[in-house]
Amino acid sequence: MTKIYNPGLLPTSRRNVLRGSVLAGAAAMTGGTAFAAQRRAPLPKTHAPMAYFTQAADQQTAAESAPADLTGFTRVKQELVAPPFAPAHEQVATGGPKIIEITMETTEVLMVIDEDTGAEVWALTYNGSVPGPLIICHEGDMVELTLRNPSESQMEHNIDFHASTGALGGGGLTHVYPGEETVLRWKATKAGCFTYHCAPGGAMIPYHVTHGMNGAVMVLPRDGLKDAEGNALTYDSIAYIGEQDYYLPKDENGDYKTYEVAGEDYADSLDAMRTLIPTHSVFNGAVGALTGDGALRAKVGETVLMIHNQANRDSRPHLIGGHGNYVWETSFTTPPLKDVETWFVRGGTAMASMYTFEQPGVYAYVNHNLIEATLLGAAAHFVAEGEWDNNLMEQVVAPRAFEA
Ligand SMILES: [Cu+2]
Repeated sequence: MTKIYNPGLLPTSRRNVLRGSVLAGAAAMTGGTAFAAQRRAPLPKTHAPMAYFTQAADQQTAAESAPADLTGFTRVKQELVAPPFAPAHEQVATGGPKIIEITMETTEVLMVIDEDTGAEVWALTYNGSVPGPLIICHEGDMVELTLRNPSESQMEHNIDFHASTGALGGGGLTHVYPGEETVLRWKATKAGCFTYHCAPGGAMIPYHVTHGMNGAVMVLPRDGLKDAEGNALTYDSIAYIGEQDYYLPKDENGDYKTYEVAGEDYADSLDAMRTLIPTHSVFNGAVGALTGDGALRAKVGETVLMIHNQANRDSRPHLIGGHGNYVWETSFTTPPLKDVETWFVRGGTAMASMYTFEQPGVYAYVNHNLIEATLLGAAAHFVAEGEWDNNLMEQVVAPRAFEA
């Protein structure tokens, strides 16, 4: 069985990922849960699997409506990159509105999420990473996504963009079965950071989300970020952090169970999810993904925009030894909070905080439910280089014995 680590953390081979899926597919046909065999055939769009969840599929279809007015839009491609990195982008938009073309694949990969215990999960992903890639556009742009489900997949997938309007965030229009692709175009009408996630229907929604199938879109104001007084705020780099709660099934001995193929853990996972107590809450897919060799890097004087995504649960990030100089918990339309010690991530949200590093050293970026940070894995490190400023802090007396 091929096990992979999150791309962006360790080199991974696309071929290995696919081979893992192929082997898994073979295993499914010879035993275990043959998800592919049980999956029903694709249904007409008007009878999409989400129909019971909403009336969207029964309403007027796009084909019966006036075509979109694409006059004045320029087409550009955005090359998506693995977290914690951000795609190339402008902070202040130049030129007119864009149609931003992106491609994502719904890959199912066996991912080790804790090297110490060997805990693993058949992660359901966009482009093979947890979280899925960060997408960046400006308000007024359109995002045109080609969503591809590899034929090796076991399951159907789709995508709900919280940044979009209509059809369950696109979820009702993007159901793709293995071997299918679809193209969805939506207009970014709200500025802010927004989560996106898979939402196939019913209990499959939290199952896919808690198997890693979520990520973030940042919709910047066309004239960039501003403080409450309207002064421009710019950043030198982005740290894209996805917080992921996993609910891994255990056997009668308390050991994590293993599975041969994506989806085989479905029944066990429902039982584990029903406890509402995650076995892991990690940043970027795995325990320690953003510490050690994977630590985030900064320099004194550098301004970092930290984008935090949590598609399922509340969180409360805190930068130990630093602050959120500006924090946008909801949208970029609302002026940012200033000088915040700990900020709040509403479950089902992506949000942004901005900090300019003033001292060198290691900063822990944690979920300040410190039990989750230390026992469940919700911790990252920033390593800042630069010169220490004794005006800000100085160890006046090193620890020493004192006379009673
Ligand atoms: Cu999915």
